[in-house]
Amino acid sequence: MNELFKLTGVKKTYLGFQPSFDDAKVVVVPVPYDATTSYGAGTRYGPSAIIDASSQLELYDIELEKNICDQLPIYTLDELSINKGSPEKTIETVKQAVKHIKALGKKPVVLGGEHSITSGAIAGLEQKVSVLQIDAHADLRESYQGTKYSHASVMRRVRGMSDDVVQVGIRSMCDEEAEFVKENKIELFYADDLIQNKQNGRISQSDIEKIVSGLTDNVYVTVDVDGFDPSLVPGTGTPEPGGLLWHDVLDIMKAVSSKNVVGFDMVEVLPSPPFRNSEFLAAKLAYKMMGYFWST
Ligand SMILES: [Mn+2]
Repeated sequence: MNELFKLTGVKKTYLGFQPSFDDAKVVVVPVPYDATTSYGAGTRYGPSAIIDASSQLELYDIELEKNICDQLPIYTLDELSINKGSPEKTIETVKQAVKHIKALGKKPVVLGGEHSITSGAIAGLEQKVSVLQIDAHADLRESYQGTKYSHASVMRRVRGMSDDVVQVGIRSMCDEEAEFVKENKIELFYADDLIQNKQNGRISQSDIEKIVSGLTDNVYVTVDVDGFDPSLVPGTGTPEPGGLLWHDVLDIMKAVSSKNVVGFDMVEVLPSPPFRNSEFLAAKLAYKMMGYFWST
């Protein structure tokens, strides 16, 4: 598999070990890219930090009562070699990687890097999917700072490929986006509303059902870690107060596991040493999502 792509040669493996590629059910694709980042830069180091953190995870999941990786061997590709100057090329590289992984019957898990890579991953699936987005930002600008391929435009690009996009945790947008949301009757769950409707400290069952009912059978999930409250994930490019908590997102992912999830990404981790909570949360969430979606 590695020989198919232009890779940086940076070798790190999820959980700290590598099964044979043939046995793998999940393929992790690290994309060290942050060319259009507008505020805090450094998410290019995100994939490497998440993978480092994953080596500290327990393989056993208390909730699922098993070693997720026993049923679900996870192969980690070397970091993709991407061109910092060209968002289009990067997105195309991600598309090709996802396309090959899917053609081999394996599940792609893309680690960013900035959010713009999501449109490449979805294009690489080459099938109609609905998309669940966890994010503080709507990312619905037509273009931003001169490019249509900015992280701030990614969900506008995704909407060009998918008719069913459900955006969850949103608490920041510009007037152009607000107008677009109104005009197009966008399915959008504001963080404020989800938090107000909580019951016994958890997202209400009715909100969870509404989120899931907006999705079709085949689902792709994109997790921008800034969807979480910055008290949990301070290490991200554009931290927004008033976000989702750990169990909020787990409850949503558990509910979405009733669908056929074809792949997911985890983006916008910005390592901020000496703290490691952001990348550790991302590593653990990715592992739990694999368990919910693909283990039996
Ligand atoms: Mn965001």
